[in-house]
Amino acid sequence: MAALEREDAFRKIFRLYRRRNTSELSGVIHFRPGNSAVKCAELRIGALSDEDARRAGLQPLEQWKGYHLEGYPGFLFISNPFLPSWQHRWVRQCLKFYPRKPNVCNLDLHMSPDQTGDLWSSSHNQLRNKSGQKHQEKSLLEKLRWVTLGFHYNWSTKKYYKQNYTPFPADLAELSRCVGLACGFSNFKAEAGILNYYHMDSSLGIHVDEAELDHHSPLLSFSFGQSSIFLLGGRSREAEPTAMMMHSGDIMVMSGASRLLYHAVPRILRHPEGGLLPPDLSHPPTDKDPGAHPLTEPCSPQDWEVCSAYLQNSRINMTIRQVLQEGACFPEDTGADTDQITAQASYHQEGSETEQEAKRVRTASDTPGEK
Ligand SMILES: O=C(O)CCC(=O)C(=O)O
Ligand SMILES: [Mn+2]
Repeated sequence: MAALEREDAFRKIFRLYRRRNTSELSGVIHFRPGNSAVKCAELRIGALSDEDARRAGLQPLEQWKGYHLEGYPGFLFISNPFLPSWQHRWVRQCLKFYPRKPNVCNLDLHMSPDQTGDLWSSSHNQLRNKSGQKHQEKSLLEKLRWVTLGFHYNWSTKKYYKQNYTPFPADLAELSRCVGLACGFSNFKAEAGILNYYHMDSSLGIHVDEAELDHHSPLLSFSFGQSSIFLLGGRSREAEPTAMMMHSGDIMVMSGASRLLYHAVPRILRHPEGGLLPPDLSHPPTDKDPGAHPLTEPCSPQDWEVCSAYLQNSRINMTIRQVLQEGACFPEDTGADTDQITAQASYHQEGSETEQEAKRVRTASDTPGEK
C-alpha cells in the first residue's frame, strides 16, 4: 500500500516530479533533432509500405523521427508520425467507440451496463456546453479512467484470462501492426489494450507490465492531447529513473531489455506551445475522403467539438500488448476462474499527493494503488 510504501529511488523521483514547478524541469529529456542526450534510431524502411502507413494514418516511414535513449536498449521513441487529422480520429475512437460494450471500463465497477453502454451519448451535450465553472457536475466521459480491450486485464489479480476476451478493435490492431513492422516486430499481434484517461491532476503509479505471457513482444504506447512526464527506470525500484516528455502523437516502444522496466507517469502538463490544444489538434479535422477501405471514418467537426472540449484538460494514452507468444495458449490453470468483472481497482491516481495518500488509506483493503 502506498501509505506504508518505502521510499525507494524511483518513488523519490516520482514525488519530485509530481510536485515540481513547471519552471524546474531542466532534467527532463526532450526527443528532438539536435538533442545530444538522444540518438536517432533507424527504422525498418521498406518493412512498412507507404500505402499501409497511409491507411493507418501514418506518414511514410522515411519521414518518421525515431530515437534511442542511451542506457535503455530496446526502448524507442517515435516523435508524432501521424498524418494531419488522424490524431483526431484516434482520439474520437478512444472517446466515442472504444469505451462501448463489450469493452470494459472503470465505471462498470459501480454502474450497470445500461448506464455505461454509451458514455459518449450521455456526455456530449454536457461537454460541449462546459462553462469552465469549477464545481460543475462531471460528465461520465470525464469520470472515465481506463478501458480494456481484447484480453481484459484484471486489475485485482494482475492477470489476463482466456475466457475474458472480446474482439480487439480491427483499426487499432492494424495501427499497431504497422508500428510493429516499422520497428522490426513483423509478427506483432495486438491482443490486449489498456486505454488510460488522464486529467491535469492525474498520475499513473510505478509499475512493470509483466502480466503478458509473452515478454519478447514489445509494448506499444500512443499518447494524445495534453503532454506528460514519463519516468523510465530499471529492473529494480532502486534504480533512478530517467524523465522524458511525451507530447500528443508520440509513440513509445518498450522491447527487449526495456520491456520489463519500471515506469510511471507522475505528471500531466499543458502542452508547451500555448493555446488550449497542441497545434496538431487545435483545428477541426479537414480530411473528408475516407478512401476506398477506410480503417476508421474521419472525425466529423461535430464529434471534434466534443473531443476538443474533453482534451483541453486531458491526455489519452493507449498501450497495446501481445499477450501470447505466437502459437502459444494460456496455461490450463489461468483459463478457468473468471469471466466476470470483479472489483478491480487500478493504479490510476488523482489529486494532490495528500489527497492521494488519504484516498489510498481509505481504500487500503481493496486498492492496490499501483499496478
Ligand atoms: O500513460 C502512459 O504513458 C503509460 C501507460 C502505461 O504505462 C500502461 O498503461 O501500462
Ligand atoms: Mn505500463
